Amino acid sequence: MNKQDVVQSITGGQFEAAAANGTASAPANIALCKYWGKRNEEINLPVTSSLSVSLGHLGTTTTVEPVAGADEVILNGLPVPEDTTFARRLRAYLDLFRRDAKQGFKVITHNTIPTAAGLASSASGYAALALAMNELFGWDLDRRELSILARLGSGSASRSVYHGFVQWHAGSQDDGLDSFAELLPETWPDLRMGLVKISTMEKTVSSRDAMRETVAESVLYRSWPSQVERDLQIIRQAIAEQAFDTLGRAAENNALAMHATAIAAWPPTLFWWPESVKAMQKVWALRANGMPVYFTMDAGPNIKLLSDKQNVRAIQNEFPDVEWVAPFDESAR
Ligand code: 2P0
Repeated sequence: MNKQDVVQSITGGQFEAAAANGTASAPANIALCKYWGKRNEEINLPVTSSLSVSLGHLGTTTTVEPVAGADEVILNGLPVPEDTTFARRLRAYLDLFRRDAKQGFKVITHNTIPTAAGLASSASGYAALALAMNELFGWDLDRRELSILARLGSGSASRSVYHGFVQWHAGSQDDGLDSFAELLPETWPDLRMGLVKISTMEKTVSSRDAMRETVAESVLYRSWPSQVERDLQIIRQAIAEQAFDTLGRAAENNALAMHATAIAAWPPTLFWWPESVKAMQKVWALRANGMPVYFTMDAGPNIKLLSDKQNVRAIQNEFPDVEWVAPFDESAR
């Protein structure tokens, strides 16, 4: 099954606009148990399930409208040149939704993730676009189907169609129709995530390439599925019991294990910068002094702190430039 077949089976090939345009927003998300490795690269099917928390008001808002001729992409108010990776990848995704070859789209997209936070925006970007397409074409799809459409753009986008704790089920079918994200019922109002900016430069190795090399070349990857199975269980239980230390420990360990698999691949990928290691050491020093703070890290040098509301002020003394996010603060949406 290819992407086109998946889109056909979900939308029935209904590509007649039902409105002048479609607009939607989606939050960014940070995985507490990471998605790392695909079993199918064409339709972004993961080897394991994963679990994330959405970043509330930080994300993407996108408007899509049909135009005659070439696609136009406006990102944060500026036209995106056609020959960029960003535009090429977006065009390939838009190809899945054209009535015919002459059908183009104007995509106007705004990231509310501050560029300074150094967060990837493909998760919220493809989720917002899938949701906007649903509005444009009047499909009236449910979140499960929208999660699958978002997944075709970027795996982690499958989790960005919800606010809150979200589990992306790996599924086992070849067509991936059982590989979608689901919202967990729990909330955690006092949970805080601190975005520690190390670098906002575009990364030299994409997570897509690093994942592929890790699956193919890293001996440590063999233990990854069992690590995830264990961590998912621990994290689910910690969320249910609001057990902060258990959650933090499992999330930090899961992130470090993911990075270990990439380091053990050939060619190796080390996403860390010296400043990333310094930030990790600061977290460990704070913990040694009794402060409950943990970190997680994705396919880049930036660090995300996990903390409880009551400790934010004390942690801020060590990390003055952190941007704090309250994932369950309804007023921030
Ligand atoms: C995650 N990452 O769970 C993991 C942790 C990076 C490290 O999902 O190839 O941009 O588009 O499916 O979704 C980043 O991978 O990769 C990612 P594709 P994606 O958040």
